Amino acid sequence: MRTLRTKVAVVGAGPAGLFLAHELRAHGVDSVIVERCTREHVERRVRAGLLEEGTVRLLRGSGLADRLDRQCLVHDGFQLRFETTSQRISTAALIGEPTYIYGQQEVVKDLLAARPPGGDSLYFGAQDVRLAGIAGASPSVAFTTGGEQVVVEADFIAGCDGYHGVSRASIPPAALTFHSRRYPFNWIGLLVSAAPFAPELVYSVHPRGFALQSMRTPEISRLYLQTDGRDELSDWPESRIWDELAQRLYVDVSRTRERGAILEQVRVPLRSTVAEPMQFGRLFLVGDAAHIFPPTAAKGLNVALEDASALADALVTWYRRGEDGPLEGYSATRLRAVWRAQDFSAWLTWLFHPAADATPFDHRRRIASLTRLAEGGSSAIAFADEYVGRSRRRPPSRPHLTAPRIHELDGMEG
Ligand code: RFL
Ligand code: PHB
Repeated sequence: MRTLRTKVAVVGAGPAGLFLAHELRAHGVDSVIVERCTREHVERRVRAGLLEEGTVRLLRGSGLADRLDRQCLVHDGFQLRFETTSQRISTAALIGEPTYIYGQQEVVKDLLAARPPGGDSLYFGAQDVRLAGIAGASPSVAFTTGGEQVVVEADFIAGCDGYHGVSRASIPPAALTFHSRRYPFNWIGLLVSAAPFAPELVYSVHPRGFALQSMRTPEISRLYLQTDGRDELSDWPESRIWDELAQRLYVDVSRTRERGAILEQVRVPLRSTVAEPMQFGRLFLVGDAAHIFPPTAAKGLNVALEDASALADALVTWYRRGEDGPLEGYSATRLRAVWRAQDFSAWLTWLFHPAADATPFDHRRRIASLTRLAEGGSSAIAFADEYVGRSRRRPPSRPHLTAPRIHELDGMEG
């Protein structure tokens, strides 16, 4: 058995874990990352594609955006299709902020490339990962690698191991409220080696269901299709997928279909989850380990990197100045942003996805909401603020909202 000693043990080398370790290292705080999968798997996992301005600023501020700035696609807006019309919503015109298209696996590659070579501070392929002592002052992470048992003793553990990881599961159930909402739809996601048929994202709300055209590069399209929550991938042969995409996106997709090989096909269940609080003793939950967003509003990666940045700041403050206020406040601060993004993601998910039992009334109401967005004005500005994530970057404008209490107001009136 080998025992290592570090300040922060990071479980998971997804974007949240890698970014947290990067930020800590930049401030002289050492960490050890323990990752279940291989490096090849982590670098190839295709997931998010849309980055918010705040995320790009975080990456730039940490010297991680050289390739991003050269290769990303900057989108001033997107197309919103419904009732056979296509309306352009320009977030740049509405609030002066674009969005950025750059694959999550590229962010991960950039984070890995920025790590100093050598050392034993990142373990891929770790098996049987277990957390211990999280309620006390000496937590540890144990795992096996190459047949050898390794124990990482640390001051703190950052649980960055995604929805299925061990970190959240290590918290005693009585100390955690786990909110979970499953939506009655799935997405099928396709990665296709063909140029996107439109230069910007196309969100299409069709009576047959929602569809989205996104992309990763000018040569690689990313297409999504709403399916019934009970459907499996086997219910969707390729010809059915393309026929539906053509109808729902109101485009002739035959060129994309003929030219593009499908590089990957996934089924994505739509759900919202939040673990409250996001910390227990010396364990802090970060990113998907603490919360899952339905992918509709593209919030997961953006909020995950914000969590990591906030936890890094709090830990650095603890090590530099011995102040534990920011660490103690981590969960409360992050949950404000998390619930804000959950609210928007859930609202957009219901707006964009007709349910199987939708009535003509539901349909007409949906069209009225979409029309309100397309018309611009204050609804569109508020929408853009949430879509590009600017609303989460503003400090709470009314911290006094919790006080005075209602009974005090009653007293004042009497
Ligand atoms: P990850 O990426 O899941 O990384 C967790 C890491 O932990 C490892 N792990 C373990 N390691 C050690 N021990 C264990 N027991 C472990 N169990 C797991 C895993 O192997 C993995 O390496 O979580 P992280 O870092 O919090 O990052 C979150 C993002 O991956 C996620 O929120 C986004 O992909 C969500 N998302 C999107 N987010 C956006 O901001 N913009 C988008 O455009 C966007 N599009 C999407 C998305 C997610 C999607 N799917 C597939 C759910 C589109 C889709 C289709
Ligand atoms: C994606 O490209 O994966 C993507 C883009 C925008 C969304 C959701 C997913 O709203």
